[in-house]
Order: sequence, then structure tokens, then C-alpha cells
Amino acid sequence: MDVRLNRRDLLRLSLLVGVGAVASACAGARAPSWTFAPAAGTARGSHPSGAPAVGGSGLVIKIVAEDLAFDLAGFSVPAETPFQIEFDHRDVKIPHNVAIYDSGPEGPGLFRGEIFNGPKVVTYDVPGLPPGVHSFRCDPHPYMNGTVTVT
Ligand SMILES: [Cu+2]
Repeated sequence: MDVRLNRRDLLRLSLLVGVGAVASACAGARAPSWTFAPAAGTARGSHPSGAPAVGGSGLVIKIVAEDLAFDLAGFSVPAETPFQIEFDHRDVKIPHNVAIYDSGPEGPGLFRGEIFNGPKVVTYDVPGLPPGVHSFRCDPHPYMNGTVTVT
């Protein structure tokens, strides 16, 4: 009897210890999330406001592609400043993108936007560019092109 009682006591003890461990584990898990929650909330809160997360420059260049042509001959952006291109691609079932090349169209690539079929609007996140007169084009249709002036 004594042995059984001791075993029950041990079981109870171990259960209590187990519950205690779980409880303290939960408390331990809660503590950091409380610490990080405000930061995460602020980060999330800044996105729905429409401000681009990239660099926070807030600069958005709008480019339309329609009938195998861009609506822009060129655009200008400040050097080394990330920006966004809102690409409004209106050609049904035709693949377009916007890519940026250093100097002329044969220069090294600075940015390559995803190629997709229209109609669809896609916003590209473009990294900061070096100063100079560069060019942008549609890779599937290189005759769709223009200049990117970076100052
Ligand atoms: Cu194209």
C-alpha cells in the first residue's frame, strides 16, 4: 500500500511538475511575443498605407504597355534610391516585362522585371540605380524601349 501510495504521490508530483513546466514554458513563450508584438504590428501597419516597403522612397513610376508599345519614352529617378514601377500591361495574352540596362540596351542588366501575360498590373521593386543615362526595355520585344535618366 505504501508503495502504491508513494507511486501515486510520485505520479501526482510528476504531473504537477509537468504542468508547471508547461505553464512556465507558455509563460516563457508569451514573454518574447509580447516583446516583439508591437514591432511586428508597426511593420505590418506600414504596408496597408500604400507606402512601398522598399527604401521608403515612395517613388512610383507608372508605365503602360499597350499595342506592343510603352506609353513612356523615358523617365527619371534619383541615383541609388530604390523605387517601384507600376507596370500596367494591357496586351491580352502577350508577354511583356520591364528590364533596365546600364547605359545602352546592350549594357549589363541592372534590373529585370518578371515577364507576364496581360492584361495585368504588376508592381516591381527596383533597387537603387547608379547615375547615368540607362535604358529600359521589354525583353521579349526589345523594340519596346526608352531611356532611364538617373541623377
Ligand atoms: Cu513585350
